Amino acid sequence: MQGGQASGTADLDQLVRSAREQIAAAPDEATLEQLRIDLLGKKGVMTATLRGLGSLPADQRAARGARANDVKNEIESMLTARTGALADARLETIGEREWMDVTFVPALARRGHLHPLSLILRDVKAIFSRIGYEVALGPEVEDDFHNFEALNIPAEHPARDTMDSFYLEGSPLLLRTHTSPVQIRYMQAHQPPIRIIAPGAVYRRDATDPYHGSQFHQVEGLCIDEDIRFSDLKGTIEYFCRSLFGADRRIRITGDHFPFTEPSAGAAVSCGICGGAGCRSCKGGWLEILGSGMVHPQVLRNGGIDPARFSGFAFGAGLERLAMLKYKIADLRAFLDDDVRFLRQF
Ligand code: 2NL
Repeated sequence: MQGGQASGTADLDQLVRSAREQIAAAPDEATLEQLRIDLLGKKGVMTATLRGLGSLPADQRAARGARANDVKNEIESMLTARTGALADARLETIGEREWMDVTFVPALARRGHLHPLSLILRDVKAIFSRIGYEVALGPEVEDDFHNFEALNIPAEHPARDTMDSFYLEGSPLLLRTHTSPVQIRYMQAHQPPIRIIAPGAVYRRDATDPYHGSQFHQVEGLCIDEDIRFSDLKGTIEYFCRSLFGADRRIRITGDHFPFTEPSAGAAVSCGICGGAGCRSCKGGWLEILGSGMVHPQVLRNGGIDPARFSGFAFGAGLERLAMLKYKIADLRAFLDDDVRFLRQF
């Protein structure tokens, strides 16, 4: 731009010429805006020129002042005109650069969904959370004490054999064979009242055949407090089974045996297909759902809980089995195959 002494007529003419060239050459609106600042802004050439008028002799001031104002107005209108022209050009070509086909129909995104085991577990969690149970989790690699010893499973028990459980190489640790060790750990860390469910993957070596993988899923539950009785177990199982399978189901409790509960009981619900009369998909009208019982006093003691003061019940169910019964899945192998045609049905 011109120097500070631009108040002479010649300098002003030169300023207009130079501004006209630069404005005409400005390729875009941002460059024009910078020119406007350089020419007309507070620190711009025009402002300096107008300020310089004060030092002129009084008889020249009016004429030069008028001329400077004309120049300022001329530059302003050149800037405005060029800005308008650039904006018009931009809008004229915007259709080339920024268009969309509002009739375009994109392929719908393929949405995933929860696996049947996750669906069942979500139901089980919701059912138990309504009666005050929390979810407890624990390690899948366990030690002998938490997986066996604390649960009254003696050294000579077949479950402890290397044929039946997966032991880590060169280590006494093993993959848990049930989620009971989660509950042992929970008892060791908390005094009653205890109301938890422990869902998760478990591992067994013995059952592996084309129908059974070496991993499956369990949910166990534990309730310990003062004065917990067998009738509490019965009521909880009835509430759980009717919530999961339907309020019209009948519940059958029969005797069973587990080393960690005394007495032990099995629970079955009436078959939803035949209504209890007996059919192809049930055993004489009943579907076996879970094993359960009053927690053995020695197991309470092993968890650091005084059996003279507290009592409780526990139960365990296979998640695959619950999913098969609820969704009428005929073959356990469907869980092992990962066939999307199976999975897409849920
Ligand atoms: C079944 C039977 C059962 C338990 C699991 C349990 C856990 C503790 C103490 C006592 Cl820490 N009991 N769990 C009790 C009875 C049966 O599972 O058939 N599961 C698939």
